[in-house]
Amino acid sequence: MRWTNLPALVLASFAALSLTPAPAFAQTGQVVSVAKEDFAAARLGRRGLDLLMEKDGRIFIVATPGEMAALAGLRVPFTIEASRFLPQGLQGVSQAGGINGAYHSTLELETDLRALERDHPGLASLLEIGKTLEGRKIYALKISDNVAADEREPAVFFIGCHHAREWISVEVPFLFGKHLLENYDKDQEVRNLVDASEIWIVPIANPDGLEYSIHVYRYWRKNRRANADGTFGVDINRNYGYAWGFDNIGSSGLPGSDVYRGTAPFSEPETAAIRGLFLAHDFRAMISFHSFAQDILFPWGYTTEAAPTDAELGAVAGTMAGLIAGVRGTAYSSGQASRLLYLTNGDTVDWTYSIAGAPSYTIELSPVDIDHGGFFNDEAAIGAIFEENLPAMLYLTRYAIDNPVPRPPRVRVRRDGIRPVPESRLKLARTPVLRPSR
Ligand code: 0X9
Ligand code: CA
Ligand code: ZN
Repeated sequence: MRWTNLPALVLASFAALSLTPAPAFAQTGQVVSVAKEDFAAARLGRRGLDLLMEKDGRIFIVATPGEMAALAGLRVPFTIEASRFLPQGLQGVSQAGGINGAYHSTLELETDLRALERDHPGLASLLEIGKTLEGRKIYALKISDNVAADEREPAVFFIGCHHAREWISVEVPFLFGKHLLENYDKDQEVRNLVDASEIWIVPIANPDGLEYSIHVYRYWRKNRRANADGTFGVDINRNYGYAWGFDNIGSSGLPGSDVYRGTAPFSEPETAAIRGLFLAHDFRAMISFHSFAQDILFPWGYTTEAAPTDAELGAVAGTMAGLIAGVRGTAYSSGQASRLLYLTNGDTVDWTYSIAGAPSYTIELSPVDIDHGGFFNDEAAIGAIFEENLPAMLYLTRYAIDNPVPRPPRVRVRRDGIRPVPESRLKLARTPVLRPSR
């Protein structure tokens, strides 16, 4: 397939500098900023906008022409930030690896995962855990000794690319799997970890979205669900079943919103696939990779109330931040997601924490802000970002092996081997379903 005309298409979607409405199919936007006071005064937090970050007293948003018109209608002054944001989108990605440079497309990842499985029989096994709306496979790489057997060992979970445009979040979990497999024979601690646990890696949770971000619109965030109102996409990091739809700040009920939660918990094939995998194993820790901000975030996201094991979550996050800083000094902040960043409901880590009681983290990878590239990491930085995160990932795996978590009440196993989520856990919950902490 040839995509020679696509860079121009991507440029065109970035360059919507006029306020002419985008074609209905496109739903493309660009970065604008609003003063923090104006944002608060107009109560913009409830509008399901695609918030990027806060810096120097301004809130940065990817806004569609329709959203810009709405801002104008509300008399909220905004600045189009395209001038400083545009060049970075296309910088640092070679044409050598195709339009996405050294980053993985879904097909490129499939090829590389298959190669890992082929080169490391007995240690690596590639499983299809689900299929997307456009028919792509969602893959999980299982790494363990006697990988073909279910040895009921403590399991650890690393996942990337819930959000299509966050390309670096594919590479870090993928490179972690590659590192474990390639160092099993050489590195005693790697061998110990792999022998004592099952490490599950899903580098691309959202393949349909990723392909759309590569080939059509670089800022695409959601999956590619065709919504009833003609818009596209559900934010799969708002579609999980714990405190789903808790309020309209942490997610949106409007299908066109970039934080649209979908029609029901686990309505999307991507979240349903992850749910199936997660419920079938004894997960004791997990990291969901995103970008950007250099943050290590832990539950709860849906409320600013502290989680039952808040002290442990914070201590482990602090240790991970220290390990990351130890590599070459890069500073990651750590804290409760709702406090350090913003409220979300239906996100991955609130759900995994509610089910397994396991330390669950969202890591927002480098860079720290959009002035350092935002979603558009230079491909030359992939290796360094992985290396910085590696000690934290090894540490969390060791931690999971050494620290059993309080188990929620056992749920009957269906014949397909997947434990259903008890109905009670799918309801909005103000109180955690966990047993008291250790
Ligand atoms: O909004 C999200 O889903 C995550 N940030 S991102 O910029 N990658 O989209 C953050 C999820 C963490 N949870 C909370 N902040 N509550
Ligand atoms: Ca094993
Ligand atoms: Zn994200």
